Amino acid sequence: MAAKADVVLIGVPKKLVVDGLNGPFNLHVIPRDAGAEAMIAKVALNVRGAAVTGAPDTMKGDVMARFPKLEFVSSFGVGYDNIDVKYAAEHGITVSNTPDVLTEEVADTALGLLLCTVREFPQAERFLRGGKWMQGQYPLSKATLRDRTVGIVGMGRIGKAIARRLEGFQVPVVYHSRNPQAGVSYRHYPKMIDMARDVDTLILITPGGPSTKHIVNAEVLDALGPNGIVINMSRGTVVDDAALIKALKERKIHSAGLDVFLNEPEVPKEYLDMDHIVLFPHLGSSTVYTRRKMEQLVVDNLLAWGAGKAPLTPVPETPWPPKKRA
Ligand code: 8YV
Repeated sequence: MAAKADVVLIGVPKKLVVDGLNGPFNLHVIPRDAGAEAMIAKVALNVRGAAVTGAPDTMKGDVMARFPKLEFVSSFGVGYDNIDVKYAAEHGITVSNTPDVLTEEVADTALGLLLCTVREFPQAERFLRGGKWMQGQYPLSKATLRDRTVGIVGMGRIGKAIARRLEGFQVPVVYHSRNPQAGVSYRHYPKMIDMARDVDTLILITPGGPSTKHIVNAEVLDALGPNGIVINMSRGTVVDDAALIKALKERKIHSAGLDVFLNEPEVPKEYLDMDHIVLFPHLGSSTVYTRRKMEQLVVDNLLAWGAGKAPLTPVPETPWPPKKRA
């Protein structure tokens, strides 16, 4: 029988992941404190696999370089901007993520955040709990979904699930992505700015990373106009925070609903100080049901690789089988 492969776990040691990997592998859970360095130094030369249980924990090139025999990285989450896939591709390392199992959950959250933002539900609840109802009705919300057109930025699996829900709400949908999606009938805008001029609502569900950095900038917010609403379900990097804060403060757009932030869990004070926006603590996929499926997929990808089979969900940048190590 082949010897068990050495695998490191970087990030929060989620129970399902630890239980699933302990046994099939020699699992080394890297401590999340000053002890990390000593543990890495001890095991680095033998490590062939890694589980990364989600941002903010990362696997950048300098970390991968510490493990000269590394072959496989199983990452938690559909987004993998916390993993250096370019370095991985260049060094024959395959990376997997956890798509599909969270699609419907994240789409649900996007609609929840949209409704909360448009109809001010969190503010209205604060009003009731603050005992203000006795003095009069909560003011009518100025925004409604009834006259809106939503521009989805990113028409991947989750973008499509959001669009399907919006159809149910009878809200027209268009989208922006680098290339038009096959089989999608919504109008495609090759340029973000052109779409921003034609819609009043943006839902961001595009991958993070350098290619989408600050695609929502001052110009786009200006084009969105005074009824504008920005919903960010993607990554904090996608939005130019300074521009968004300015547009919101000066009421150049109506509101925003943000589930993700640049340096989360830190949230800029300017956002916290504004009562006319809605802020979620990165809730997209966070139900017990969906997180278990994501954790199991992290394990199943490693088990498949460990058995010499194709991993279930390799990312496109590092297809299986890997190219020879550089
Ligand atoms: C997770 C996410 O909350 O899958 C993603 O890309 O953003 C969320 O589902 C996140 O990965 C946790 O680190």
